[in-house]
Amino acid sequence: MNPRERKPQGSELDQALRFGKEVVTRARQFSGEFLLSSKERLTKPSEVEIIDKIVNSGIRNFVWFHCSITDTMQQAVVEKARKGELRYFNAVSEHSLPSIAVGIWLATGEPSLVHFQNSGIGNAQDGITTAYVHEVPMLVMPTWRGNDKSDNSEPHQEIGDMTQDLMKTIFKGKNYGERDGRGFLRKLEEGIDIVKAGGIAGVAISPRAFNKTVKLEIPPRLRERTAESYWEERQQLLKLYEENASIKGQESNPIRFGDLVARSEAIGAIIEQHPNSAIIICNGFNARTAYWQHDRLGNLPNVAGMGGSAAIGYGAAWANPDIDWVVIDGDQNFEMSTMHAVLADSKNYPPNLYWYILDNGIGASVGTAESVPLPPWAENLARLIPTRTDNPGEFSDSRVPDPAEIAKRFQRWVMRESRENRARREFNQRFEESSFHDGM
Ligand SMILES: Cc1ncc(C[n+]2csc(CCOP(=O)(O)OP(=O)(O)O)c2C)c(N)n1
Repeated sequence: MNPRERKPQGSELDQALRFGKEVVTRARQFSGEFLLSSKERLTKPSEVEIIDKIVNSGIRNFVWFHCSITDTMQQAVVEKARKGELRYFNAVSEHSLPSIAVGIWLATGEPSLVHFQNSGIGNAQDGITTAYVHEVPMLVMPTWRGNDKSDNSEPHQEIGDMTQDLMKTIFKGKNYGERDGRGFLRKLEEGIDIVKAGGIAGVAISPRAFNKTVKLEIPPRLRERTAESYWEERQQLLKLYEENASIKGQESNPIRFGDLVARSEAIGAIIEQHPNSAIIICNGFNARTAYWQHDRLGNLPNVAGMGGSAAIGYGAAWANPDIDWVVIDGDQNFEMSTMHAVLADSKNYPPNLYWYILDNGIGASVGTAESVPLPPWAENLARLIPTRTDNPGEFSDSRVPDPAEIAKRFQRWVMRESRENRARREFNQRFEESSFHDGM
């Protein structure tokens, strides 16, 4: 045989070279990943480093509910909030957390970190849907209890096994974080990038993702507590609650009709009473009527998240004190809120937030189902307007088109209005202080 014939042809040679290159590249990748994963296994971040990474990325609103995995992180977050390095928002249920973050975004243009235990992921889901509907960027960081068999209490084994699938579904594939916690900072970065691009990302945090370095301590307020100081504090709370009720509750309601009124008339009267406020109108027929009969730039018909409007108002009002915020709920929307306990502590009730309830006694948006009557303390948290019960089939305002566009329009209005209010206030203050003014 002619030896020349055994020499590889040009294409065979190319193929062999390509194969060789491929092997080298794969080997490099593999060793790189191997080294990275070994490094990540050996060097975990601390809880403080995780907080710093989030804050340094520009996310400085921490909307939080608690889990033992992140107990020391919570303490460090509160300490940093005290020093003014970030803002901490607490609530009583995961249900409100994403809506609070929606409010913060609409009021300031700043995204939030929303954190809770994975057991509460279902509680949070309707609020996360609200963020999708209004296109609000958000970093959600559920813990991963039940991440392995050693976490052997229930419901954590059950929820631990569901977490991956729930995260994948809720965050539409933009879910990060490993069950074994490996490479957490890298996963966190990926999530942060999604949020910076305007999206919603979920990053699950497993106990093995980080080291705890902060020593847990009893919060200062509770260190010195005695039974006597406890009851004194309760009395003080009650006093503040009553004082606040007279400013925020029925006693202070400027809108009083002699008779039951139509929903549209009630909404119109509230807008007339608060012409310069940002107004959030709850889901169902109220949002539709507000949009089709009383549209203005400062209105947000919240077509998503039943019971979430007060949480939006709460986040917005604390995050942006330069403008007044009004929430209009139906009676069933008011009842579905999980903000009652938060707002009952009057120190938590933003001075610039007002809550109205249109009470027609039913959930008209879904039929004629009678409501559980409003609890007697509703009068202390909100202003009531008894409205006519719609006849079935009578309602004719169609659905709200393009809620995400309306949310953007609303946010632009809020920013402009608050800037102007701020400028006006600063001008007045300078004027008051000026010698020119003194001499007049
Ligand atoms: C979590 C959730 N549960 C149920 C519904 C269905 N739903 C939409 S509006 C509504 C009733 C709202 O009642 P209310 O706030 O009193 O206002 P109304 O419809 O009477 O004007 C219900 C039950 C929903 N959208 N979300």
